[in-house]
Amino acid sequence: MERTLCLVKPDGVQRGLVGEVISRLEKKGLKIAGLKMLMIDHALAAVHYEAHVGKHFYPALVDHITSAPVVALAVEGYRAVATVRSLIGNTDPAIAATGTIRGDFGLAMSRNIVHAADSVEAAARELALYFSPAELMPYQQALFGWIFREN
Ligand code: FUP
Repeated sequence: MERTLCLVKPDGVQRGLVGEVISRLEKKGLKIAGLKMLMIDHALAAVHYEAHVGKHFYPALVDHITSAPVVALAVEGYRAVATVRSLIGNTDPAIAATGTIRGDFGLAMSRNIVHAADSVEAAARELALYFSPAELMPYQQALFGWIFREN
């Protein structure tokens, strides 16, 4: 079982896509283990996007991510990291496949609606930035237990 971090970014919140994003995660069979709305300040943005410091798009990226509230989701399930990345689609909405969140709702890379951690290591690092251990709910998702096994 894996856990990953997904964010509905300011553009997704502003456009009323919070429910759509959560709905797609839930319908896939993933479990919401944590959920909160918050403003990302410059300190958190700098840690979250430290890999992009110095790139041409970094100032605009930080401006945007700190501009309005985000919804942070801790998403749990079998192969959750790769599955959520697949659900959100390519970073560039013009390339992202139809049927993905970015492919269905995005136009510009700078307004691509959602973020999701891109590796198991990144997921652990990013989850710790947004959630304390006590904020991650250890409940059973009884109806979907079968999804988590492969024969
Ligand atoms: P992703 O993991 O798909 O969110 O993509 P990256 O980590 O490569 O980029 C993080 C964010 O930076 C993207 F969601 C959007 C923004 N970005 C740009 O605005 N321009 C670029 O050329 C690349 C990324």
